Amino acid sequence: MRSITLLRNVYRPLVLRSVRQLSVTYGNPESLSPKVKQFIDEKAALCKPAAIHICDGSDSEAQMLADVLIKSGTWKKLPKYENCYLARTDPRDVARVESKTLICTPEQREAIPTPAPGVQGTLGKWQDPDSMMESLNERFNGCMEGRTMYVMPFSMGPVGSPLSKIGIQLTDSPYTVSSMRVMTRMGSNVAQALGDQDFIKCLHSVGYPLSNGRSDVPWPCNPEQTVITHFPENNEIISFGSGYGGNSLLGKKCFALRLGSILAKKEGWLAEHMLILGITNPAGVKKYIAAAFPSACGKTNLAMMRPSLPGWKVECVGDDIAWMRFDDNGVLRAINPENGFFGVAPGTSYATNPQAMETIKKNTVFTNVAETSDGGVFWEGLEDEMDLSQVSVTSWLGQENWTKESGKPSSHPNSRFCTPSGQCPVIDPAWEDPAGVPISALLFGGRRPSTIPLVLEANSWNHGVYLGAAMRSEATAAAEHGGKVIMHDPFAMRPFFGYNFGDYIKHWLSFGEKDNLKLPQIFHVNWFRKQDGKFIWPGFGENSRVLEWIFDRTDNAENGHVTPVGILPKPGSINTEGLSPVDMDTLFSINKEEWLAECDAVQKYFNEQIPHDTPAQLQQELDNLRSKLKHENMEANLG
Ligand code: OXD
Ligand code: MN
Repeated sequence: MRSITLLRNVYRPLVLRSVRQLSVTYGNPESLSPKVKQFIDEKAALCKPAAIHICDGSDSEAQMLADVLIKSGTWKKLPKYENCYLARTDPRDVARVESKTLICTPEQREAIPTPAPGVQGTLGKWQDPDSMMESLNERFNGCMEGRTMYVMPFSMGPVGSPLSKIGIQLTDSPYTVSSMRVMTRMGSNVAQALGDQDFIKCLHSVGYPLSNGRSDVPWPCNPEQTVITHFPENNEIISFGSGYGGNSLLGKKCFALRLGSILAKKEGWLAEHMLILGITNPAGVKKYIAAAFPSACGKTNLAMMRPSLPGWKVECVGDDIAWMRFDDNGVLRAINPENGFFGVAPGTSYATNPQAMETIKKNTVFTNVAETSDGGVFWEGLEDEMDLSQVSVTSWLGQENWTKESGKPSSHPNSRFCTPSGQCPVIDPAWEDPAGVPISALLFGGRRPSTIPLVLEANSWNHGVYLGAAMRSEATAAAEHGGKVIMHDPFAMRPFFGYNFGDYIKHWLSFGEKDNLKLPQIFHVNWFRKQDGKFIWPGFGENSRVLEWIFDRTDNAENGHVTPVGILPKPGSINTEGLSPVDMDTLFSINKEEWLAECDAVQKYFNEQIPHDTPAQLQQELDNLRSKLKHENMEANLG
């Protein structure tokens, strides 16, 4: 609580104005609890907005905000679709900024592991709460001058579910309000459900005050001063300078993953960067799977997949985040804390994700995609599905008459659609079940052009935890670093850990030590193995063949055989009927030298990044793998 004390010290004289005295231009402050009002009072005194708007989440409010956003030039209506809009950001504000995302705890070790001497830590950034709060106070002082402060009560998870949690976000960005309305349950009913309980305090500003007659711009932001900070002690998130994505939709990565993972550790559950899907076999048996992949590895595509296998059905519970808790019967139950999809647009098409294409036809905000002259949108990946000879294209940077020949992409690689989950044609009937859905299998995966087979199953819970900790993937466009380097991204959580990764692994391992739990089986998949520069596996709907194998494994099918690297499908046990020829031998080949090199890379990573925090059981798994690879007869094992 000490940063709050500090805040009070800094601006005590200003706390004289209360929410009732400030100009509340929309909504009823009396509908808010004293704790919420106090939060608004304190932050309004610091940020000095011209007005306060208490969001109710109604349709008329959404329309009012759309009018504001169109008037300010932030949004443009897209007449080709129903209630859809296009936003273009400042080109300096296009992705999450990991380098400026900080966890502020009294002890550094709580937040991040201490790397080996001379090594740059990559498992999060820490700053001490007092100095951070001081520099935030400087940034936030008067930062909302001339603007409206919006107050958003929001619930992560269905309102009233025992697995859900509530936050209050204050922001000066109407774009953020409109997006949060899609991505979370937001409005008066949440304030009502909150009552007088505590909540996660979220403060956000684009950092562009309209003081001294400064005029507004379509995408206000402040890239030089951007910081995204988390204060777990206070249950507080404070973000400054960016209006885009996870930097400003504070319910998503900041709350549901970073603070969420801390709460999960304290309360004995899991907050993970995982999609959740329901899969039904031709006999009508349904199971649920949760899967972790790094950003932009096709999570949304998998979550809504149209299976190529006849008679199989996939339904979507969520595409990005899972909150999971073992119930009284020892069954792992998951909810999707979100209410919308914030999906990467490029690469999304009828060929890759027909369900997403259907979802985004109405009530959707597109950001940083290209616009067509008939009032629609375009991005890389739609070339075969749109006739561009009839329309002209304006790129995300506003370049008119854009063509591919310009050599520049029409859309930013991290351009997004923000669309309500409930509109998805294959949304799972239980997606809002307050009890959550029962999870039978957990998947880890990444983009691995070599070494890693299409699918393998962990030998045990601890081996599964090792597979998560050892995850690596080619870098993506969702964050600021680009290029095709293979990066370590343990549990697909590297940018999202709220606390020390070593402690996080221990938390995962702890479930294996309890004997009353029905632990889900753990798998690793890789859709991206290449030969001669080409993907071997067709992916997308054909991934249902892999899901079928996994489904059967969870029914104890005899379709696997034990190898040094895990349980692989017995030859012929992946259904290839109707599939164009695929080199299954190469897809599943295990090369001893490559795997030993993989062990070296993982060992180096543990030694460098978590030299003091590697749990013994994790090291044991790596040692076991290495010795099996060295001593066992690989040929016999792979037989
Ligand atoms: C996301 C991400 O936006 O992971 O989901 O970056
Ligand atoms: Mn994500």
